[in-house]
Amino acid sequence: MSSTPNNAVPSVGELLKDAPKNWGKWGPDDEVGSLNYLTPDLIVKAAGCIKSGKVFTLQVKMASPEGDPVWPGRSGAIRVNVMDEGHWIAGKGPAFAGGCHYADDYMTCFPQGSTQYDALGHVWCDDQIWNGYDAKTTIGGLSKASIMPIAEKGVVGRGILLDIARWRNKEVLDVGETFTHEDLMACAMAQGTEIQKRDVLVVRTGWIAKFYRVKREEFYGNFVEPGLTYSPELVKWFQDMEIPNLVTDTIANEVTVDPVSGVVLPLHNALMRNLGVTLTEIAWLDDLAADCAADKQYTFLYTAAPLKIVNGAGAPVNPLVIK
Ligand code: UVW
Repeated sequence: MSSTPNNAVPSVGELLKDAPKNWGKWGPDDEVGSLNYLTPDLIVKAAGCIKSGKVFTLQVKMASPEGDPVWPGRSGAIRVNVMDEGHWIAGKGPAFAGGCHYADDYMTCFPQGSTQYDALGHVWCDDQIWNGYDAKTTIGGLSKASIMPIAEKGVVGRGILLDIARWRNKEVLDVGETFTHEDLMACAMAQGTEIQKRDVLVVRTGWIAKFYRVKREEFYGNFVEPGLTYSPELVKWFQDMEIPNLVTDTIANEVTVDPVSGVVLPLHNALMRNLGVTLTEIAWLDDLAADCAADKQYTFLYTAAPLKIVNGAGAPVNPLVIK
């Protein structure tokens, strides 16, 4: 992936000049966008997807000694012990009345360097973020459309796994391999299910599992992730289907470079900035996918609450799926 501007490539604003927007749909002060579709009646209905009580956690390991999968330029979390039994062995631990000892950690991280929700104001073009807020509201921290309103609201709805890798008979999709909304529908049908309006789409490519299997040079060399690819029809489909949340096991939820226009990450603007679709990235989907393949139940209750990071552009999360 190149970060050098290429004059033959249109700006993302030009590419999306006629693309639909949901700005104003939930009022001038909205900061959670399409999560507004997840209404209480829909949540009650989604709870009906719970059949066996099986629970799956979708966060990847964080601060793992083998490294964490992150967008190039970010680094994985670093956790260090600041208090452990060694302190008492060295005679340096505090002497609490009653003799209690304890362990404590300190961690530095990119909040978007693990399984994470993007704030709606995370990505923009043409000086405006979600809902038309001025891009200057991002300076020094997001004062509009940060991760906070999403964290405070929480995400609960009917989730549907779309196992594109299994559907294409692959362990993992290829570098830069694309799929469309029509593929999502065909995959759902092959699984014996159907995408419903307002479903949380949980899309598996096998990509994050590859991070733990191959050498870093192979994973990051020629870094073009597989994923959904931009088309006006796809954007219209997301809008018509009122999709609240797109969850994937890739780092950026879409093919890194649009193979047609050459634009980097156009869906971040077309879906998140323009429609208010929340993006959840770096999800661990292999255990859930194996279970869905075994019991053929691909729909479930999906729940998630990113951390409440004040003015944050995104936040780590450990989504829970209950079948
Ligand atoms: C970028 O910010 C480039 O990606 P992400 O949305 O994956 O955090």
